[in-house]
Amino acid sequence: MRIKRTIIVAAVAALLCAAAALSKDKGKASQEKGKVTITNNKFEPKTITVKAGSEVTWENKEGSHTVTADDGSWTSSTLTAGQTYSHKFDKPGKYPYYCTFHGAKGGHNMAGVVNVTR
Ligand SMILES: [Cu+2]
Repeated sequence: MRIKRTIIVAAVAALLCAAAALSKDKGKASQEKGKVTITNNKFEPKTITVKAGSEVTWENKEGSHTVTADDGSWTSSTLTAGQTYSHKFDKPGKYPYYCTFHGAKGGHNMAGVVNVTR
């Protein structure tokens, strides 16, 4: 009886793993996660390309910075070392952004672009 139960538990666990792997692959096809690192005083990579529906996360390694859209439609608060900010991009397009402390609209100094494709 105990052995039978162990086999059932193992079988269920294997099924769950398979289901998780399948759904993971499915998610990959339609969206992805983008990652940008913030240092003094730049965004790396400066231009990141992701598919529509993807979330981009900025991770601040040092200093105080913001991630602010040129058109003002989204912005982080001031990020200190170790903090992150995420924004989801639903529509294809080019989304320029900058740091309000060290950059300016139009790609000046500390600035970057999120390129969202279909
Ligand atoms: Cu900055």
